[in-house]
Amino acid sequence: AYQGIETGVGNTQYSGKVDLSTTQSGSSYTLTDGTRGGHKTYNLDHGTSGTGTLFSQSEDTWGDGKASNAATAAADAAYGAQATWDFYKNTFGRSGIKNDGKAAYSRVHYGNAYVNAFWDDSCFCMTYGDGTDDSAPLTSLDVAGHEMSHGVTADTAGLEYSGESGGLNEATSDIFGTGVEFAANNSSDVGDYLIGEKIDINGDGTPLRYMDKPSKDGGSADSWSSGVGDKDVHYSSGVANHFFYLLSEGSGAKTINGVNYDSPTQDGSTVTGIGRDKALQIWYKALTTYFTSTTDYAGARTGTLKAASDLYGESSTEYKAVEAAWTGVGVK
Ligand code: ASN
Ligand code: ZN
Ligand code: CA
Repeated sequence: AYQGIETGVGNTQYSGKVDLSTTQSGSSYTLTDGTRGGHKTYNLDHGTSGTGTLFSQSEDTWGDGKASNAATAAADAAYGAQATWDFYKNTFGRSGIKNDGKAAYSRVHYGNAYVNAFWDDSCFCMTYGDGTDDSAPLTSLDVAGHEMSHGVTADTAGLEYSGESGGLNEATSDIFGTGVEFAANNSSDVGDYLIGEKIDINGDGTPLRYMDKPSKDGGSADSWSSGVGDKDVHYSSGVANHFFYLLSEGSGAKTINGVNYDSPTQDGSTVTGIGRDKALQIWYKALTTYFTSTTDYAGARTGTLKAASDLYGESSTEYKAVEAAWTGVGVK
């Protein structure tokens, strides 16, 4: 039967109406992205193992923007995989999570009212729960980019998921998840320095994490201290998330895409940002060149300085901004 690459329509829950790369197979369409390594999106239909079934239907329009339609979360997940692939390709020239041109796959509707999403290196796949009351799937763009970035970290630095290296691992996912969101430049899903602002995980409309001032979540560290590695990795990540915000945007108050930020430094020093694009290049180069499985915050300072030196030179504004941003979060 006829097989071909098509452009379908996704009516997502979080990112509005988007183009989805699909595959026509005879008289039906599947959520298979033949333009990005063959990424497929599967329906676990509340199961917790295996791949479930590949999303397949007679029309090339997926979901209706509501969680009650099983294809809606699939549209968000497929869009997240596309946007993450495009971000790594366009920003860093990286072709897929392992830079081998091959896609991962995604599974939606994991379990019942499961309030998490996760990357699993052993299946090389992405999995999304449906959230509270099965009504707020964890398929927002920053979450998708966060989770798939765990695959990139595993394939590169391999940062161990505990202690300070674990915080750096988590922050890497927040940093690149945020990069995905800004790069997608979707009018119904503008970029911000918040994580999980769409999935209402706290039930009161607040985001899961804040990069300008991580302690706003009630648990994350704004700056380094000797015990920071004892915190959960989603809290020790605050130091590097804050570093990334300061390096990108600088200290103090600022409004970006309608969101207000106010980023203090630990010692009252002033940091002048170099912009997110350069900050992303520095983090990626450090991750893929200088970070190892045991890199801690002191090592992250050294590694990002080496990366800044490689990219911009040791007497550059960018190099000095990396120093200033780490100093601003207490990593000296
Ligand atoms: N969603 C979580 C994360 O990616 C899952 C986990 O705790 N690893 O951080
Ligand atoms: Zn994570
Ligand atoms: Ca966000």
